[in-house]
Amino acid sequence: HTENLPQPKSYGPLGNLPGIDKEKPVQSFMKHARELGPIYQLQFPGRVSTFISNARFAAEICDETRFDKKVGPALQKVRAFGGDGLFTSGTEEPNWKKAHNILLPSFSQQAMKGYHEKMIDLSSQLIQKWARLNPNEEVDVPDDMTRLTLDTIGLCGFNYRFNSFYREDSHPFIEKMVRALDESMSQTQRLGIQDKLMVRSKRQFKEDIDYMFNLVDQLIEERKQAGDQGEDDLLGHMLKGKDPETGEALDDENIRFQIITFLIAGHETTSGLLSFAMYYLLKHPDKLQKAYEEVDEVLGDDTPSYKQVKQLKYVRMILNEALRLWPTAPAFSVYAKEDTTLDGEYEVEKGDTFTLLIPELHRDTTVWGDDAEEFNPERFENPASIPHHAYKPFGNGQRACIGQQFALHEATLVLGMVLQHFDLEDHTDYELDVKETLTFKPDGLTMKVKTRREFNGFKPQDVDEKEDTKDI
Ligand code: FDE
Repeated sequence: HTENLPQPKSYGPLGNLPGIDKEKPVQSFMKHARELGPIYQLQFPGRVSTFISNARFAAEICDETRFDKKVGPALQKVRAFGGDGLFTSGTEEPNWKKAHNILLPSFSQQAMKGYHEKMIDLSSQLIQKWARLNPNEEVDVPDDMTRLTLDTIGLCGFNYRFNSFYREDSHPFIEKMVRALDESMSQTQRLGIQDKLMVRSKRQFKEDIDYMFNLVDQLIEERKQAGDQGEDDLLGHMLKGKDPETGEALDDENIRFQIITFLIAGHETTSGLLSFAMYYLLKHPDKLQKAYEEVDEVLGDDTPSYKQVKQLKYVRMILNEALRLWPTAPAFSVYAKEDTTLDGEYEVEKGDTFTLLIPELHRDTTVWGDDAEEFNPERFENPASIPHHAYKPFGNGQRACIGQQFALHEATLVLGMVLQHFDLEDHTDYELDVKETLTFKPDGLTMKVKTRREFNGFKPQDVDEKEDTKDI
């Protein structure tokens, strides 16, 4: 029974809290998994968490007939600003299904063609910035990737330019969003009484949320005023769209929550992905060389077209492999809808909750082999060879990431353009240090870049394949 699961040494009323690194909780969970095995429990003040780390049990909890997404303690806190947006709502809440139905077409492969040029616009800003650096200047990789992915979701999402490449510091919205996310993570680690004493952080939390709501509400209002709800972006789709099941549209408050959700979900995850991919390329010159060869063959001197991005197969494999070793959204939770078992081995009661530690699942040697710790993009050569339920960087089933195609198209395009234009140098001999917020990123990763092909600037007319990409 799941009551008798392995558990590390615990400390009275604090339970296992003292054994968790506050700055790197998920990496602490990963460490415990290596000591305690594929299923174990942690005791926190007021709650228990059960962690799953192998493919056999992952397959069980990914069975949607028996398990459904749990909006756990951390996501509950994020609800203060994510509301009943897609990420933070329960599957049974009416707005989840409604928004899911309305938004699916906006994230389809077809829809990516509409975002492609906007993505090129912002990647060009990145390339331009790097091309103009002096030889001794270094690039702060996660920093510039976050600029890029934030600006991309802003422009494709609601035609707003954060213009992050034109600022020294991040946009005020980001500063506030990051602080609010940080506060909601900290709240889950404080004891009730501790938390009540944090008057100042609470006030700050409220101010930050008010700022976010104001900015987003204003955007919605302006779009309605302008009357051009036909704008081909997510906001346009949300204002126009009707749920085919109920015929209903989303209300303004829910649209606000969705926009905030896309900003949270869409920028740090994708920027972390790009940063880890660059980290691994810096450390694997042979894979880097192979990527250069593909990019030179597929892109040459062209501004990438939609079709060419699809042809960057090896670049895509690099991204898949980076997401295997460091899935930037590292965990998700489910609860049992009925009494059941885990593969007949553990009895599960209705309501029991499980958290899947994705990085550990992705290192399960029984499915990935003894070289599971190695960076080897060739694993993804044949997608059919990837075992079912052993690879979950985008979550599971109907609650999986709606932004998957968006994130992968964007990341492939950006990494492709970076490799097209630059030699990368690991000038500090960087040692991996994974920082945790809601997501993972390689902390303090810098590199130097040297131009290998002149950048000809952003020329939208280069993206001239609209006609023949129609029927892909
Ligand atoms: C979602 C998601 C997920 C699941 C979670 C849970 O279950 O809890 C995951 C794992 C993810 N996602 C991941 C990721 C990664 C990357 C790179 C990304 N992601 C990206 C992105 C972008 C965008 C825009 C997004 N993303 C979004 C999103 C959303 C909205 C969601 C929710 C869905 C539902 O319906 O639930 C997600 N995403 Fe992601």
